Amino acid sequence: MSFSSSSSSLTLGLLVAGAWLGATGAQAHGDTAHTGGLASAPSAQVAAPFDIVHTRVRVDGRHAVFHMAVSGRAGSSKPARSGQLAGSQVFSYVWPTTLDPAEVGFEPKSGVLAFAVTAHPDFDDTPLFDENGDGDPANDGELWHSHWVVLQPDAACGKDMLKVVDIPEGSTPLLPATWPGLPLLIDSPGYSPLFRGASVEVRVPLANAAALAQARHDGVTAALRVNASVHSPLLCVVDVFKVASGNLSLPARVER
Ligand SMILES: [Ca+2]
Ligand SMILES: [Ca+2]
Repeated sequence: MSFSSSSSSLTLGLLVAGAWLGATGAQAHGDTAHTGGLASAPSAQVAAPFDIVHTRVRVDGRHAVFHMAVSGRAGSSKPARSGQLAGSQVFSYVWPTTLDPAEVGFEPKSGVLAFAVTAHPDFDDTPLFDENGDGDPANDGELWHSHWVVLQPDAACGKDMLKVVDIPEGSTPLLPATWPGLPLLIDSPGYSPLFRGASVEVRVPLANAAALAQARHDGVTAALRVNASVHSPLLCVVDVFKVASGNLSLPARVER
């Protein structure tokens, strides 16, 4: 299968009306643990658990550390359970990057590679993990968990909106070993998101941490929705709560 989009062609500024700060290295919320990265002004227009004030990605040895802080309590808001997969909601903390999706096992140049922490009470997409420890690996979606996803714009999701890239029936793209079996470019690698007050952080092993060190990133909080008829596009971004940069320009350097 072939893909044509690239991260450099992202023109998704219409997604949000947010304050464009463009500043890196600034301090927005007075926490010395939140140095560097991308600072964003708090906004009364955004629900506090998704009101990004600081986004940072750093390389620590063989690991990437994805960090985000919000003006409220991170992780305290989840979608209401709808009782069915079709049309159900996903809430997310997302770090779009300039990394090639091939770095984590997807097809090269298949879209924008993003790390994401999500919760969605109506389905489980971590078949290898039992996050709630009840012996059933298929009932954990409401607990926050991590993904790699490949994103592309799709007008079917709304003007200038993104989707998780679908896998057309019959095609066999390269996929990570922990791909959960959904017809999407999504990985469920099982790395635990750690919530501490206003922040969420995930430590992620990377075979090629050197590539990450050259990358840039952004921070996004958003709701996604499963297609009402469970057809492609299967998983659209439908409501962007906030973009750290204000314009999804992925301006922040990964730190070492
Ligand atoms: Ca599970
Ligand atoms: Ca379980």
